[in-house]
Parts: sequence; C-alpha cells; structure tokens
Amino acid sequence: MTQYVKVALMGSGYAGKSTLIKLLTDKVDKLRTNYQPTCGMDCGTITLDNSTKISLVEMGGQSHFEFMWSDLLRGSKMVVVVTESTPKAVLRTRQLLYKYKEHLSNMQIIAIANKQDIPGSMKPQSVQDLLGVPTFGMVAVDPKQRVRGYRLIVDGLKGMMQVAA
Ligand SMILES: Nc1nc2c(ncn2[C@@H]2O[C@H](COP(=O)(O)OP(=O)(O)O)[C@@H](O)[C@H]2O)c(=O)[nH]1
Ligand SMILES: [Mg+2]
Repeated sequence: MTQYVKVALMGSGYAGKSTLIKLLTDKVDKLRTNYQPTCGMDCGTITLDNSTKISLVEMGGQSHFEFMWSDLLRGSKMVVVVTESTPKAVLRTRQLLYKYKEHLSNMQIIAIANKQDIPGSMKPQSVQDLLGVPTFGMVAVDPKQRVRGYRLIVDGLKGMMQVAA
C-alpha cells in the first residue's frame, strides 16, 4: 500500500512555488515559463520508495486564496516556505510566517531563498536570520538544482519518517 506524505509549499505569489513543484516532479527541462498565478492550489508527486510518495501541495500565494491555507496545512508533515530573495519579499514572507505561526508551531519547516540567480539577491544565511527557520538557497528554474531540491525535502522529512516507521 502506498503511503502519501503531504508537504505544503507556502509563500507569496510569484515566489517560485509552482516552478519548484515542476522542478521536482516533471521530467521536462523547460522550467522558465510565463508567470501564471496558481488558482487555489497546485500539486505534484515525488516517489520516495516503493511504499512512500510525497505530495507537494502549493498554497496559492495571492491573498484571496489565504482562506484555504489552514485547511491545506492540516495533515502536512512539513512546510516549505518559498520566498524571493529581495529584502522586501523576505520581510513579506516573515509577516506570513508570523500570521500563521499557530498553524506552523508543531511542524517541520524549512525556507527556500529562491531566485539566487538574480543579481543582488540576499544570501540564504541573511534570509535565515530574518525568517528564523533553516533556509537554503535555490534557483528553481535551473534543472541542475533538481537533485539538491529533492534532497532538501527528503532530508527534511527523514527524521520523522524514521520515527513513524
Ligand atoms: N530568475 C528566476 N526566476 C524564477 C525562479 N523561480 C521561478 N521564477 C519565475 O518566477 C515567476 C513566478 O514563478 P511561480 O513558480 O509561478 O511562482 P508561484 O506564484 O510561487 O507559484 C515565473 O515567471 C518563474 O519562471 C528562479 O529561481 N529564478
Ligand atoms: Mg503558483
């Protein structure tokens, strides 16, 4: 029987959540596409082993979808917060974390400082200092980052999976 582990991706619109799902779940190399705001949610599946799949669920970033977030967070084993790496975007992400801190309190949480390819981006360490959660740099449009992105999520989940097994 296949067990599904739910991982929620949260963050403002345009942060790169849909691109990250594509990076981790599609075989295609065309990751740069015109921006299409996610309507409500986006979803993708990663196969971990014979019996376990990871469901990545994006929480639509635009504020009019925020009413769905507490439902989407429920039952998630891990939350991946995706942010653009500009000071303005990171501060906005910090506000989001603060707003949802009750929902997030018992969850495994990591942050992705995305769009590191853009000149002048904040370093992951500086983003981490502002967000207060373990933060990793990422270029979600770069297919070469696929394995690293996969590892970030799998390693984040591993501790709990062993506990569960
Ligand atoms: N330069 C650059 N652009 C990116 C990166 N990741 C995503 N994008 C672009 O940013 C826009 C928004 O991405 P999307 O995944 O739709 O964001 P979402 O609203 O969080 O789902 C799209 O045009 C992407 O191609 C990245 O690492 N670097
Ligand atoms: Mg999206």
